[in-house]
Amino acid sequence: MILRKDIITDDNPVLREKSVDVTLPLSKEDEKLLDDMMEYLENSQDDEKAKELDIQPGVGLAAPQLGILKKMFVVLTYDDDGKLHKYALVNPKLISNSVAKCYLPTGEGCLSVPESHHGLVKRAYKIKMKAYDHISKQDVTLSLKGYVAIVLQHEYDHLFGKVYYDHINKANPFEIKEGEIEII
Ligand code: UDB
Ligand code: ZN
Repeated sequence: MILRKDIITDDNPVLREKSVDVTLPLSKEDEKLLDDMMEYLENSQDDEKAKELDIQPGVGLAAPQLGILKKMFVVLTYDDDGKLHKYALVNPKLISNSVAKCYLPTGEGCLSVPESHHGLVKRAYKIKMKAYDHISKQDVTLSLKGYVAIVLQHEYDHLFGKVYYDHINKANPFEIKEGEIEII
């Protein structure tokens, strides 16, 4: 089981490193890691377990957040239509980005960032991502928009050592440009 103490924070330079491709088919260890990562998200979204484990409700977790520099992340969230988005992605590649940008009006947080950093994180409103998915056990091409697309871009960034506040405009953290879409 993954615990809160297993998640590294942004004072650890490993969080800033680039992850490497994972060999497919997955090894038993890599399969277990993905299963454990998904279990962490499931526990975090279960009120009782989250309380016991003293963890926040997480929607995504990337392997480098555990100090493991492999291109893998898990996502567990719902879209506006109530559809479940449950993915355990390996070697993801962002293949397209809309020109349209979006942002969460409250900004973003991160399981690896204990202090809050105010400001808007502008991301592509729509994305296409290719990966191997350990949930459906096949190669997938995901076409996503809005909140779910934000979560995938946040996790994808971790594979390249990037964190959400790298995207905040330090001179004008809450500036909104024409056409940028507010999510929820
Ligand atoms: C999160 N959770 O998991 F709208 F039920 C954040 C944390 C940092 C606050 C735990 C989150 O946004 N939960 C949430 C939001 C809802 C409804 C709900 C639960 N992440 C993932 C992370 O740090 N991955 O590396 C941060 C998100 C900010 C924007 C996308 C990911
Ligand atoms: Zn994060």
